[in-house]
Amino acid sequence: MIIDSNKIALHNDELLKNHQNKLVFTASEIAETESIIQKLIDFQIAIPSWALGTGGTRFGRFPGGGEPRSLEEKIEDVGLLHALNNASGAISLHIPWDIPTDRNAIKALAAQHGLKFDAVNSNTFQDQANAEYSYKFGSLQNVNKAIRKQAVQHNIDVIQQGVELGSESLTVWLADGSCFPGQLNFRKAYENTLESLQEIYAALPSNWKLFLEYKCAEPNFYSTTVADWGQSYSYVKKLGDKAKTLVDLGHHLPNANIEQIVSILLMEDKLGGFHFNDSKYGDDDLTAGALKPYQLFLIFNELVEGMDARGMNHAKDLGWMIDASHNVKDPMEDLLQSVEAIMIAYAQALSVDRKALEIAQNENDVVKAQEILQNAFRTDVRALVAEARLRAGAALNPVGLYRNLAVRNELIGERGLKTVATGL
Ligand code: RM4
Ligand code: MN
Ligand code: MN
Repeated sequence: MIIDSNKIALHNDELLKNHQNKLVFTASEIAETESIIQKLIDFQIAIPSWALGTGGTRFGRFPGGGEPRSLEEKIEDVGLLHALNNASGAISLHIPWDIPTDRNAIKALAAQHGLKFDAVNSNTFQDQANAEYSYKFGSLQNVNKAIRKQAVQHNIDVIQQGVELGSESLTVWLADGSCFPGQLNFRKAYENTLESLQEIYAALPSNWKLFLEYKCAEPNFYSTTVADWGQSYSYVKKLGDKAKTLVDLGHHLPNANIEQIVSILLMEDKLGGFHFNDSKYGDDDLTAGALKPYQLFLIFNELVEGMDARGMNHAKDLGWMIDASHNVKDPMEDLLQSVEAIMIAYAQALSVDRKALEIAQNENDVVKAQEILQNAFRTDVRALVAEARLRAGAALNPVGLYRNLAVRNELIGERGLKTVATGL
């Protein structure tokens, strides 16, 4: 299915007057709205290929119908999202969940939808049917050298797949760790992991980056071999300039100060990218901004401040991706909501009065500093985000139009009710 641009234009015409009124009001509240709108137009958030099907839990899965049955259909789905919001211009593949068979056809299809290939993700947390060894006791950390070699080779194969698609980064998330005290020698697990990562790093093309994700727990519940940002930092620092830490919002212990982590990693030039989601307990992978929008804003506040301090390009110099997966929502609607929440937080962070904040900080004016941040957070920037979409030919109200056009019903008609997407 492809959304006809006339339908988007018609939808926008209906909402235009109301939108323009809101925009005038927003512009009266925020300085430099033009430069904010341009940054919003440029900002793209990659969609992971595994988020387009209904996510399950270990207790069950309740697919909603019309799920993409192939990589081609996943690309079509991301194309639909991008047509609606002009902010989802990239897809991130998880391999081997999504292995392109005809690479040229896949590339042409993506280009037709205006999509790029974002980071490729390796998978050494599940055993593959044709694999010689099992990852039950870890992959890159494994006590068995042959198993480590298999996992290293998989990552090298993934890089190769990515090169052919035009990706420029590899994301490594390891499930490695231990479930019981005594199971693992922590130091040896670290050393094995480092050695394996060094072998993968050596296979990176010169224009590539390696992102090392950390996660405090799950599926191992006693120790994780890359458990927190400090451990990830320790590895990527040893690996070299092309290796960076990747922050997934759901991978921290409760109440961790993620915005401070972001700030320090940026200062060290070791922040590689982001996986957005929200959570109440752990790696819940709920819709970004659904529970803690203020935290999301505070993170973007540090991102904008830190990227500007280093003269970085907001849109290009870090990897931005959603990493969420749902049991109860239409995945497409959920992704539209996540992108919207991320854009709002970004716009709010761009609107922070940085000079006034710096003065307040230097004067230890705690109340004023809090006022500045909360003022930005409490100002409604939705009209700026909508205006960015309007100017780029996307929809003023993406979820509204998705529903009006009955996209899901159409996909069910095309693909059937009982389709199952690869992924979690
Ligand atoms: C992990 C982690 C990875 C993602 C897998 C599916 O918790 O967030 O980024 O690839 O889940
Ligand atoms: Mn992740
Ligand atoms: Mn995760």
